[in-house]
Amino acid sequence: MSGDLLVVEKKQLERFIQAGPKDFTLLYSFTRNGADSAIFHQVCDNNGPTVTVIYNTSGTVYGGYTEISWRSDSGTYYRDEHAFLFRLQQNETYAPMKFPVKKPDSAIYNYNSYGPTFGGHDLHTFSGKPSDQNGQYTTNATYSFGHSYDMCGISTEQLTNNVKTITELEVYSVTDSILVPVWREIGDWELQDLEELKNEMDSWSPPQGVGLKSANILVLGPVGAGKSSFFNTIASVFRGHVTGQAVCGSAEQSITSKYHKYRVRGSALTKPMKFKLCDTRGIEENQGIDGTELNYLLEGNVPNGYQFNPSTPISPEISGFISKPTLNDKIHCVCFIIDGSTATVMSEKMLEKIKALQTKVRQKGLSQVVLVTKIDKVCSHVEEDVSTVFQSVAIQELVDKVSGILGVPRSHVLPVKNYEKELNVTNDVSILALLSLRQILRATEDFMFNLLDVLDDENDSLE
Ligand SMILES: Nc1nc2c(ncn2[C@@H]2O[C@H](COP(=O)(O)OP(=O)(O)OP(=O)(O)O)[C@@H](O)[C@H]2O)c(=O)[nH]1
Ligand SMILES: [Mg+2]
Repeated sequence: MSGDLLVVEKKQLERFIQAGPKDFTLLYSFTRNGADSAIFHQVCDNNGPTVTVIYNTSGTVYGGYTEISWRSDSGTYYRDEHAFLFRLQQNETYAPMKFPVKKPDSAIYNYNSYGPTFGGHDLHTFSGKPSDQNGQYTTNATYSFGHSYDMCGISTEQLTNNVKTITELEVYSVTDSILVPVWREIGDWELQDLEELKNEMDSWSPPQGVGLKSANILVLGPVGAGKSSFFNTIASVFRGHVTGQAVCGSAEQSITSKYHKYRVRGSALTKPMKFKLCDTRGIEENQGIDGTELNYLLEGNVPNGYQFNPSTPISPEISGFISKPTLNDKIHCVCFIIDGSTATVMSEKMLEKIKALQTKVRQKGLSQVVLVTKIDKVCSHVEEDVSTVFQSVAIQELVDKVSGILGVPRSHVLPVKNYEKELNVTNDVSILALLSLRQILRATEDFMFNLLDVLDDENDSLE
């Protein structure tokens, strides 16, 4: 997926804005919402300060910041003394530069059929509906750089390579990054003992009498949400250093191509814990796991190591199909993984797909939890210090939104920061990961206690 501001770029914009820590919430994106000025206005109007970021096909990233809301006017200039244009990358090389406003009275221009427009018009990003050819958008942008903004000697050619074809345009709302008193009580973070949490997970086992050796937790979610990284994060906590056992990365299509039921252990010599994290291929709008395939996964028909094949859906004909699965083969809890930095702009198609899968999970009586990853990209404070997660207003709002969108109680929406850039494990990231794992195992137990009830009822009726 193209786009997505890097953490380092957000930090740079924060420095350009010069008004303390900021959070960037994605409001609109060409690739997720569609390239259409009407949609832009629908989701971005009256949202206060925003930053618009353009990614062109020559690897240059640039855009503009304004404190003034976008509106569906019929052509009005607005004053903004703090507006500026900027460049973050030039030909795929990090090259940050700020271009301050020099005529604040014409800092932005609001017009109902235009996309974000800065100055008169230094940067008119698009109008109407730019055409999309395989993820490349031909915009009808116009540039008159230098009219209302001081370009500091940088020419249009130098800023944009004179390229008007772009792979992404994003609009983020910019808010103060605020910490408040703890909104989710998990006990005093400082007193959370990592070793104690590790021991708790290590000694966890399915309830006695249910007849299970270990729990199968299915990990489901869109491409690139951080499913494999979550397994790596949990494995890293127990191994004591950051591991890359599951292959991770970013691509248009899922990096994970095989169904892998991962066991977690401290080292090759220690016994695995009594749960498996079952990693899957990412959900895509038009392919990937659908209701029928999910049914086979939940029922335990799919063998470990199965190679997902988008053109041949799972069926009883696949090699190794387990036709008579036991309770030990079945899934006992489903963990949806959602990218927190894009959760609020998920496309309707993707949302529909996830909701259909959730319905299937509910029909089976299985517990479900939602992990919201990449919280370091959502809150500036959390990026610096993960232990502030339950004091962050941005994360609290994100949890509320995801709970509303997916119809899952807030207690089952768990923010997570995966190990991704780190070389060594840190207490805070590990504690947060294990707090989530604890909730997942508790949800797994809920399902198992229901099973126990059924078994006890059967025994009672035999007596
Ligand atoms: N900043 C940040 N990046 C993350 C986090 N979790 C995962 N990533 C990055 O997101 C990208 C995708 O992660 P994966 O774990 O491969 O995602 P996946 O859901 O397994 O994706 P597919 O297998 O392709 O469906 C990788 O580059 C990770 O490093 C996180 O919490 N924070
Ligand atoms: Mg993966």
